[in-house]
Amino acid sequence: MADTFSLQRVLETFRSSLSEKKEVYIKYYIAGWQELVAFMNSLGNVFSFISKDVVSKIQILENFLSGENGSHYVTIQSMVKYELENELVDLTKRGSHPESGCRTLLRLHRALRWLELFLERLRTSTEDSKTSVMCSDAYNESLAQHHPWLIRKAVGVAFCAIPGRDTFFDVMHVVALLGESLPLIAEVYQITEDLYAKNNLLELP
Ligand code: 1PZ
Repeated sequence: MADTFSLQRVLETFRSSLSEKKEVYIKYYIAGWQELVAFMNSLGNVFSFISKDVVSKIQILENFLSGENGSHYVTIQSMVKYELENELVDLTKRGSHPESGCRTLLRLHRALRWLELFLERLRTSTEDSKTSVMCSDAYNESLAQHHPWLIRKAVGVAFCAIPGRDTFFDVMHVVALLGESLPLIAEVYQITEDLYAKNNLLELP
């Protein structure tokens, strides 16, 4: 389990996703997600319905990136501009563009907030803190608000299967790194959040 995941690698990929102009490269953003999927898979089958969803969203974005309009999908900024200017986004209800890059990335973006909140709890936790509680507190504060009842229930079941705090630290083995990766993940999150807010995209169906 230990060698399938490294927080260091997640950190490096998200770091590579930030350009000098503080734009976010989609290629590295999804590479960061791929690392997280590998980690989730190593935790067991209970999480496979979650990782399958992430994998399918990564795939949608990869297809845009390698498709004929790929040059517009280099950064999140260029994707938003391109899809909005060409009316490729369903803005209020699902219609002819149910799988736009914008709405797909928004799902991962919201999940990144969960990760940020969870890692922050893990970092400041004490020996008797429960990871399942940290997970669900972080979830209720972020993603849960966007999920229907059935998904929230399934997620609740998955949280019960989450390994304990020691395992997390063994697997990530880098308590110190947590302090370093958090601001970085938070920065990528905030840049995306501001961009989506500015363009009124935070509630895409
Ligand atoms: C380490 C343990 C992992 C805990 C994961 C906590 C987050 C729970 C997320 C539950 C997702 C449930 C399955 C899919 C739901 C989809 O309906 C939604 C909306 O997509 P749409 O239907 O609109 O296309 N998908 C999401 O919200 C994306 C969820 C991604 C979750 C990523 C978790 C990150 C794990 C990192 C591991 C350290």
